[in-house]
Amino acid sequence: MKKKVLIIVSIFTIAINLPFTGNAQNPIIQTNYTADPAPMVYNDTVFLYTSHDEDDAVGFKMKNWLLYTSTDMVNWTDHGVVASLKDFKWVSSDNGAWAPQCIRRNNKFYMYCPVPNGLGIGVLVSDSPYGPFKDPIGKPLIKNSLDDIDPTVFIDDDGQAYLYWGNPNLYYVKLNEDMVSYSGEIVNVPTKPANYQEGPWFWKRNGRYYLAYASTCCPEGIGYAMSNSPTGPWKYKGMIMDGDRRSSGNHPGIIDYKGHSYVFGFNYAISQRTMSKHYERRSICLENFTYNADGSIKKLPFWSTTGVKQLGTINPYNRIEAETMAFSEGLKTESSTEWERNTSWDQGKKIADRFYVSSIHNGDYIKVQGVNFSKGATSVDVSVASLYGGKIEIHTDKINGPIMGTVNINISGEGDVWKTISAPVKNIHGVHDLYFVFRGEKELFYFDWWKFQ
Ligand code: FUB
Repeated sequence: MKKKVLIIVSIFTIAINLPFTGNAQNPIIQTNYTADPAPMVYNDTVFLYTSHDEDDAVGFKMKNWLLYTSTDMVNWTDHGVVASLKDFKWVSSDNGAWAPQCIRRNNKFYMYCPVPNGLGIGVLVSDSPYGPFKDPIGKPLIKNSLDDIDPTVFIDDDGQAYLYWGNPNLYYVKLNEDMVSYSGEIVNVPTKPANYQEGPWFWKRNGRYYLAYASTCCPEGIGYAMSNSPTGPWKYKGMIMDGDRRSSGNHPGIIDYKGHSYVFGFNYAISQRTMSKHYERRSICLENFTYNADGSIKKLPFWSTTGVKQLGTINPYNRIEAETMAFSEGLKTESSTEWERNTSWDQGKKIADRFYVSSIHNGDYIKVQGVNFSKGATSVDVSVASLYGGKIEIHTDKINGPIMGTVNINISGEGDVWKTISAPVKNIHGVHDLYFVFRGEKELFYFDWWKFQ
């Protein structure tokens, strides 16, 4: 009997000491079609730069690059368009914003952006990972061949930077310290690793160099090779993930973050839900992976629907941007500038640039995972700009779970007057998933942020 009590006490102790371990859902971004993930860790935050398939894309229709951030790998904050083809004066086309990668050096952020069909690989620079990014050289950094796509950039411990790229050939060049020029010849890697197709991703771990890549089209899986040197020779080590008929393409982005290893890629799961035809409307997915003792990588199954475990929780007593979400349905995001609006003909001074959730209709929802009500709750504030008005039901733990509170937005407007509306909520404690479920007719309102008291 004594033993039984001890076991129960131990299980309870383990349970209260365990970090919150809810799983997210793949694909990780739902408000846009996204592909070609390029994650970068900076200031304890994951910055995920992506390419962007337009909502009406049939083939590749890609005008700009997007940015998402996360500190828990499950809730991602949408920052919208971070750069676009318009940032390059030498690009006249409005299609071709293919797979980018961003890296930090000397407190500047360098984003390498390929434009296909022989236009080349450009570079943009910013003082901030959020942009604005500018083209410092006014011409392509790389203009070598029709293969000039999919750049991956890496800075070695000795300060030498390398740019690899290419489909179907694999090239590299040594970048100068300014990161916007290079020295020496462009090298066409004589022996490509087996199954190399495109989308290389270059990193180093424990003194070993790695190159992951989209392998043998199509469907593309993710293969990888290792080397003792940043310039090869590269030895094929196997597949991180086999190709699968559910996704014709793939494209790796790999990081270590808070003690875990992550591989990003993409599938077509969101577009396939509603469309039987194949269109280039892709969605980024994320998995954990692990290394063996010899540095090789344990193979993964195809992208799961559950994704990765959450690292940490969300603090609901902070202002949380509405565009921070673990999952959503039916929603978009957009930005606008808010003006003082002195009279109907004088907009007055600029108050703020806002980025918010839009296209909100009856039944759409935002899921925020792992919200820690350590101090309980009495009320919620939401910042909204009304269109036809409606309400926000806040459900806990399931989309049809208990309603913690309802915010009524009983005003109609033109979506340009922002108001903070408060509503009482049931007091809950502990870690919960929140579902902000929208109710009403037509397009309801814009939603900027929320905060609990
Ligand atoms: O997104 C356009 C192209 O599709 C990329 O450059 C390739 O890697 C493939 O993902």
